[in-house]
Amino acid sequence: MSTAYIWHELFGWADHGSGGLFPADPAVGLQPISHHVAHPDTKRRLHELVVVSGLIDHLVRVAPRPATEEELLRVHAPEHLARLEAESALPKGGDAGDGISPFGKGGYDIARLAAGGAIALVEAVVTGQADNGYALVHPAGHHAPGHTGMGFCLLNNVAVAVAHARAALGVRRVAVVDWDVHHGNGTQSIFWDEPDVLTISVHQDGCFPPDSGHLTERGGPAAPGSAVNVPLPPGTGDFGYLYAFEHVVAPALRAFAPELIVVASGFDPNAMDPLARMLVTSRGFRGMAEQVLRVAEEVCGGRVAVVQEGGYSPHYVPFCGLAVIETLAGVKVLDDAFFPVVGGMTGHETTAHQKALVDEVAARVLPRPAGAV
Ligand code: 3YP
Ligand code: ZN
Repeated sequence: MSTAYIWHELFGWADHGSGGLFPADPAVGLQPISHHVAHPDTKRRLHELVVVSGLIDHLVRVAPRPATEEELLRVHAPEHLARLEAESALPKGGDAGDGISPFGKGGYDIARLAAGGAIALVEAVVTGQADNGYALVHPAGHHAPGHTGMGFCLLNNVAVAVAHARAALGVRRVAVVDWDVHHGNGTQSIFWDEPDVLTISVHQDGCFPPDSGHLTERGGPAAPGSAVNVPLPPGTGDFGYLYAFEHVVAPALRAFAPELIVVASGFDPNAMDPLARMLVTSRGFRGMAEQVLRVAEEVCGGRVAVVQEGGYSPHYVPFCGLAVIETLAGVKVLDDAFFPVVGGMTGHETTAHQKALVDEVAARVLPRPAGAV
């Protein structure tokens, strides 16, 4: 049993400008602040907890390398890459594409290292250098479709890694499980018409992007059923998420039987996140990771590559991440010091409206049992 782990100090140097959520603009009342909501310190703090807790001693450190242009072109348009490269050379950097996702000078190099980190992880897992692994990369990627960046994402790290597995590592069928609280719209759009890539996104209904991630979005004409969306109501906590994984995610993975599972791992469903209103604790993230690992053992020899997406509580993300990485490595090194407080916030049972949504998705998505009417 071995678990690969990727982090690079350069990820912690990503600069999202002086705005908080949107770029500072006094004319509309947006004040500058020292930490943008996506400031990479949150992820650096997770890395430092991995080290200080001793979990690092149970992991195999794998170095990231920048994704090459050829690797990025498998999913991204040349015009998008050219624009990022040009803006990245400017003294004050540029924007990923939607005007609310600034990056500093050299930001394209950091984004290419993040995409290459996802590639390096998938390579380690597919070649058997590790059984599974975690790429703690920054910036995130899942909102970026082929032609632009958006929602703090420049390059779609997960999509680049999936395309690499398929084009260079002899893997055909890949499933992506996205538990970031926002819809994985970019990944879904890149593989929209690709029957050999299943994208599953579990997210807070209507959180971001607007009007995206509806349960009726099921894949393109050449790949019906290759997209699955579980838009959960606000307030869904550990038990609602685990119910969704048990009744939709795990059975959909079993039915698809991929050769590799890639997890788009945002920690923004956490109970202390400023950008969403879910109530997931480290216990919920641990349970989701356990369920994905269990299915992976059944269908693809345990091959799971977990790639970091969002997560904005500098306080709580480290404990959520530690729980997931502990689960991958099959060890327990430290209790969640916040659990005495957040454990009470998550609720104690799944509510009827949470179950109803999951049950509706399950009824649409899963193959009917033989003999059912
Ligand atoms: C991007 C702009 C407003 C919400 C924000 C979401 C970023 C994220 O964590 N995506 O997964
Ligand atoms: Zn997110």
